Parts: sequence; structure tokens; C-alpha cells
Amino acid sequence: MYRLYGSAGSGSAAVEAALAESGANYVTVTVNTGEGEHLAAEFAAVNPRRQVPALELPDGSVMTESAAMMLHLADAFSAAGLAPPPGSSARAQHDRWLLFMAVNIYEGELRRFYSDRYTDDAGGTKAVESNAYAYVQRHYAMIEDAIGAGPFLFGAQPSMADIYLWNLASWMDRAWLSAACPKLSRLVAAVRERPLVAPIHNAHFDEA
Ligand SMILES: N[C@@H](CCC(=O)N[C@@H](CS)C(=O)NCC(=O)O)C(=O)O
Repeated sequence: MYRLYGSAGSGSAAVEAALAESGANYVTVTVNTGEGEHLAAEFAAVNPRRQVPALELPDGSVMTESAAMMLHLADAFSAAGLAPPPGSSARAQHDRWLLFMAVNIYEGELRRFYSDRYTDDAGGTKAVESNAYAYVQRHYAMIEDAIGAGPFLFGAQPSMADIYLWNLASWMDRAWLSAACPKLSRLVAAVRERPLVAPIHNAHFDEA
């Protein structure tokens, strides 16, 4: 049994959707970051970095880093077909884009949301935030350019990278995304509408 530590609206949504789409046996444990529950000693024992998601594997070991979780689940549940076979060129491209999102977009979003952590200048947080937003937008535009016929990144078959992108895109301004990245917006909608993802989307992201 997998145990996913997560918080509503966080990067744990992608891992939850990946677990569901993989057919994994799992439970979720809410660590409400808005209430500071991730800072408690109890959670630090799970993830000393005090961040969600954290994923406890069936053998009791714990892994962190959302992109690594997506790749682990792709291989542990290969029959679900959520990533090309390891070692293939198609898999290289899949992993490339998944990591591209993790290190550029997720990390850029952290600079936007936690701008005070990225400068020693108390008056400089707005500049960090606006720079991070422009950085994130530039990287979304690169993904947009890489999408072919769609609806997913690699055509008709959804992948872990698509699920990850759905989670990240939920943090973006919807109007900007649909105007600047129409193919990406369609991709995200196609993930969101999947029967196993839709309830997770509704639980994590306020659509009001
Ligand atoms: N690189 C990590 C980033 C995890 C992360 O930053 N999680 C955020 C929520 S999306 C968090 O726990 N924030 C609380 C904090 O840093 O105080 C990953 O991909 O898993």
C-alpha cells in the first residue's frame, strides 16, 4: 500500500492522479500546508525538507520529489502505459519534458509563491515574484511549441508528463494560459476530464 502525504492544491495532486491512473493501492494523508502542518516535528520525521508531496512506498521507505514519484510509478505500474519503455528514445523525451517542468516551472512557481525565500532584500520580493512569473510563462511557451497534434504531449496516449502538466497549469492564470498556450490548455482540459482525474481535480482546485 502506498501512502501519499499531500495538501489540497499542491504538487501532490499529480502524484495522487498518477496513483489512481496506475491502479495502485494507496491512501492519502492530508498535511495542510496552509495551516503549517508540514512544519510539525511529526511530518519532519517523514520528510526532513518539510514539503509535500512525500510518498511512502509499500516497503515503508519514503521518497520525495514529485517528478521522481511520477517516474517511479510509471515503472512500478508499467502495464498502465503512462510512460514509454525505459531506455527507449520515446522515454528519453518523456523524461526530458517531465524534468523540464519540474526544474523550470515548478521551481519557478515556488519563486513566485515564496518570493521572500529567494532574496535577502525585504523590499525586493515583488521583483522576485514578477521575474519568476515571466520565467514560468516563457517555459510554458516552450512546452506549447513542443506539442504536436495532441491532445497529449506525445499524441493520443496520455503520460505522466501530461498529468504533471495538468497539476502545474492549475496554478496559472486561466485566461493567460488559454490565450498564450491554446494547445497546452486543451491538453490540460483533456487530463482534467479523465474519469479518475476529475474527482481529484475537484478536491484540489477551486474552480469558482
Ligand atoms: N521539489 C519538490 C517541491 C515540493 C514543494 O515545494 N511543495 C510545496 C507545495 S506545492 C510545499 O510543500 N510548500 C510548503 C513549504 O515549502 O513551506 C517536489 O517536486 O516535490
